Amino acid sequence: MERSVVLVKPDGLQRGLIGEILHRFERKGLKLVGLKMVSLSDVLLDEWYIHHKDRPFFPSLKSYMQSYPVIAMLWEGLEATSAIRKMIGVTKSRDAEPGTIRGDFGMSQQYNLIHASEDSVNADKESSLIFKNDEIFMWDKMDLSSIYVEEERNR
Ligand code: 3AN
Repeated sequence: MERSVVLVKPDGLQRGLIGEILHRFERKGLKLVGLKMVSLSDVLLDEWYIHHKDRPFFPSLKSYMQSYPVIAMLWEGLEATSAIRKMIGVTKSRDAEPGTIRGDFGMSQQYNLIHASEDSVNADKESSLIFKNDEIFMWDKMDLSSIYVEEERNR
């Protein structure tokens, strides 16, 4: 199974969308293994968005991400990173497909409500930047046998 980090960004917090977003991933069949509210530091954001550090919107992106706390979630599932990326929709919310989180609730490119890890390598990096080991929980999700066939469950 794979893990993916999701952040409900400051605009998602302000707009009261934490429950809606969490509910979507729960209903999908993903397993929540970490959850916390956190204020993102300068050092963390420089590392998190290192691929954007030379882009003109970087200072504005950082101040937006620090304007209010974020809700960090760690979700587990088979091919979880790609499944979650599909559920959030494309970066520019007004172009995002209806049915996706950005497509259903957003209009902006920057204020796009949610972050999700791009792939499993990125997810491992992001997970270690946000969660301490004792903030990640291994628990038995009793309905996994209804969500996956046995062969999928063991991957
Ligand atoms: P995504 O979050 O869809 O993976 P990235 O990684 O390209 O998108 O961008 C990270 C964040 O930077 C976005 N979620 C958005 O808030 C912001 N962003 C991306 N592109 C722009 C842009 N052209 N102008 C302003 N903000 C942007």
